[in-house]
Amino acid sequence: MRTQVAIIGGGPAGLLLSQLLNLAGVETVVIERKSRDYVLSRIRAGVLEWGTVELLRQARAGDRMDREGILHGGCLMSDGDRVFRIDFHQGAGRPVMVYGQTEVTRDLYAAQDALGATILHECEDVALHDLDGEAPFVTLTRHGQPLRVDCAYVAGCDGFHGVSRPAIPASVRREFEKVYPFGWLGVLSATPPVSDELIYARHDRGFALASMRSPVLSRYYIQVPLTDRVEDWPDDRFWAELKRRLPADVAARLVTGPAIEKSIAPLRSFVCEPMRWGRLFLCGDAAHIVPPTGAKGLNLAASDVHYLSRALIAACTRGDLAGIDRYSAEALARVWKAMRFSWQLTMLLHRFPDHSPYERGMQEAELDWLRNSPIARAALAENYTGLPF
Ligand code: RFL
Ligand code: PHB
Repeated sequence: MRTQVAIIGGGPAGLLLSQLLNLAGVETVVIERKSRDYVLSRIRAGVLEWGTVELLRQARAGDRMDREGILHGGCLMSDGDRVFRIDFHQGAGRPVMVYGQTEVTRDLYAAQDALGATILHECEDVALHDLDGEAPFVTLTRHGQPLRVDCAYVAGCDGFHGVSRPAIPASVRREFEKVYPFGWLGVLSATPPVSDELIYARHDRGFALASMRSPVLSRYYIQVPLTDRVEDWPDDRFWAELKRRLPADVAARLVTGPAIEKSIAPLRSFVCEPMRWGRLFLCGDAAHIVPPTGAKGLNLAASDVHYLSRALIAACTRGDLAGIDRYSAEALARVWKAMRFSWQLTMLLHRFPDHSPYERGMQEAELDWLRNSPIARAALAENYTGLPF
């Protein structure tokens, strides 16, 4: 099989890249390890920056998002019972869109199907070859049969545990990592959200977040120790702990119900440099991981796709290589700024087991500054709604 761009990974990054390339007349083959149903069963991000919203529209995958997504002009922050609001319009002149990653992925599959795109699911033993030469290729096994895909470029969109990043030689690769000493326990429930806007809650017992997917579907998170297992958290215990961490008046109106999904994700910050080696380009979680506190993971995947799609379209249709030479530096400049924001918000809002009263004092001072300073709130709004691509 031959194509122009082989895309490893059919998550949001791989599908969006494939869609934008196909619309510009560039041929792709998406190579995904799991089944379509499996990919669509993942419950992950919920907040889209405005740049991501516009990119999905540009990819002709934004119609349902525009109908069903919920525009949010602000979010709430609490510290115990003290609550204040970050106004996104006032601070940054734009809102965010609450629309789940699962739905984004579903819409991208539908858009790819409409274009007749090639997406190979259930691919095993995926391996990348001759990435530093003129004629790279990908080998894999599918339904017991070996397959070879020859291409001009390879896009590594295969997430943190994929095969693309390790294909960059260790002598070239630099990795930067911070692992946080806790995880987030997330629950999806068929209950009305407790608040019209997301609530980011700092509390002495640990962080909590009240989010949503629709007027009848809520998503809640609480900070838990890394040693905890999902089985340690039956629904009753989860709801009781969430209520303790939210402001009392909010907790009093929280509607609880059975968890439809419950999972624990560890928190980490990770960056790999460079994001390009030869004819391989890393994109999304394959190159970087942020803690979910700033809601940046999916949005960073989208901004990488923006830069990479432009670069590959110029290379494949006009022979213009300037964009692919610029890609790594251009994407990383934005990645590090989103890293910084996600780290800052994580440090501000969580209970760290090794924090002394001094560090708790620093958190309280920063929250008090945010509460009282329109400039501080505007800076948060600018980052939360997304720095320009
Ligand atoms: P994905 O979504 O991980 O997709 C990668 C795809 O590659 C496939 N794959 C392979 N395919 C072929 N060969 C191989 N060897 C392969 N290895 C892997 C995988 O099956 C998968 O389909 O990466 P992508 O596309 O870069 O998208 C990034 C986002 O998914 C990610 O940044 C966010 O979901 C991060 N994230 C969250 N972000 C938020 O903004 N808010 C959240 O609440 C939030 N929750 C989460 C998250 C990530 C999680 N992970 C990765 C464990 C919760 C979880 C549990
Ligand atoms: C979510 O709804 O899953 C969500 C929202 C905001 C975050 C993280 C996760 O910061």
